[in-house]
Amino acid sequence: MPEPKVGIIMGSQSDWPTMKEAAKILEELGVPFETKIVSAHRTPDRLWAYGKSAAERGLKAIVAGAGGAAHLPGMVASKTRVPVIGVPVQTRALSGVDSLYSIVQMPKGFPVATMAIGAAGAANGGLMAAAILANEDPALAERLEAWRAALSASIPDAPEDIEE
Ligand code: RP5
Repeated sequence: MPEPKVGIIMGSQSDWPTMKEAAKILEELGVPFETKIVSAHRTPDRLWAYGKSAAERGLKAIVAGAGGAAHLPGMVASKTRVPVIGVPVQTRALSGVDSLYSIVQMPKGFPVATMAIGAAGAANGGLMAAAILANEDPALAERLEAWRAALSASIPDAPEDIEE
């Protein structure tokens, strides 16, 4: 197994259906990744250790998803220089606006690249991580270009009536 280049982390098992979208993209693009549950509130020591070791373990990007009081992406960003991509997970109570606000408004000095709320944000998180790696990996850059071209080619020119 190749060493993981991207870490996909999430605050809870309940975030996995969302964060799986990031994993699917990285699988499609042939980017080695790892997945872990790392909760800012429930497993703070695990969070600390993960952030502290991320760079030396060779991670080039971290996609971090959490919902509600979503402190995971920001706390990991405070502990590592590895780029952190934040995914606000949709919540029942506040539809994920709580997660978005918890992730996006970082203080100067410790950025988190914040994606959209929910599954699209997680998929884009995977794509963003791949784009970061592609800067130094021409073969991956080619696969990413092909992926984007295939998506563009799949969009029809005009709408049609579809039976509901
Ligand atoms: C956050 O609380 C997690 O990221 C999750 O989105 C949310 C709810 O967690 P569970 O109660 O479902 O474990 O920390």
